[in-house]
Amino acid sequence: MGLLVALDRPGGYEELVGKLCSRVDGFKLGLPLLMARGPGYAGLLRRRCRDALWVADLKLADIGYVMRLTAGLVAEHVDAVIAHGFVGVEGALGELKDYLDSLGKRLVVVASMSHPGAREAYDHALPRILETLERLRPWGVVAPATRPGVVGIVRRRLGPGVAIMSPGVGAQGAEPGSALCAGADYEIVGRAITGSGDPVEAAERIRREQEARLSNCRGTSHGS
Ligand code: NUP
Repeated sequence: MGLLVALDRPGGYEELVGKLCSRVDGFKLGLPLLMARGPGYAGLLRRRCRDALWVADLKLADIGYVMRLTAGLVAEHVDAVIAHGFVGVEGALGELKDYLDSLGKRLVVVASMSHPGAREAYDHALPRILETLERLRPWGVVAPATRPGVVGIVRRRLGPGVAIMSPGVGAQGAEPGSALCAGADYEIVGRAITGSGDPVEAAERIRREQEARLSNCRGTSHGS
C-alpha cells in the first residue's frame, strides 16, 4: 500500500517533506515547482527524506533526444521520471528508457489520465498504449484513480511486475484506497494534503482511509 504526495504549487516544501517523511512513501515533483525553483530544488528536498521514492513528473512527450536532455537535468536528484505513453517506443520512449537505465533511474509512463477529458483521447488510445507498455516494460505506469476499471486493465495486462501509481484521489474525487483496491501500488495525492490546513493530519487520515478500504476489498475484488 503506497501514498505519494504531489508537490506542484511553487513554494517551499522543506519543512513539510521533513514532517511527512515517516508517514508517506514518496513525493512527486510537478513541473510548476521544478520550473519555479529549478531542478536543484529536488536535491534540496531529497536531503530532507532520502529514502523515500522521488518522482519527477516531467510529463515528457517529445523525441528521445529532447526527452533525454530534459530528464538529465533532474535525474540525479530523483528515482524516476514520468513520460507520456502516446509518443511510442522507437526514437522516443525506447531511447529515454535506455538513457534512464544507464543512470540507474526508472521510467514511469502514463497509460491514461485522471481528468474527465481524458476519455476523449485515452478511450481510443489505451489499447495502443498498452501495446507500447508491453514492449517497453517500464518500471512504472500512471493510471487514473478516477477510473479504477482502467487501473485493473493495466494490472491484468502488465502483470505484477510493474509499479502502478494512480492520481485523482482527493481533489479530483476518487476515494483513498479505491485505486489500490483496483490493483495500484501507490495513490498520488496532491491538494488534499498540500492544500489542507494540517497536511500531516490529512496524510495520516488518507493513510487510515486507504487501509480501511483495502482491508474491505481484499478477499473480494483484489484477492488477498
Ligand atoms: O492523469 C494524471 N492526473 C494527474 O492528476 C496524471 C498525473 N500525473 N496527475 C498528477 O497527479 C497531477 O499533475 C498532480 O501532480 C497530481 C494530482 O494532484 P491533486 O489532484 O491530488 O492535487
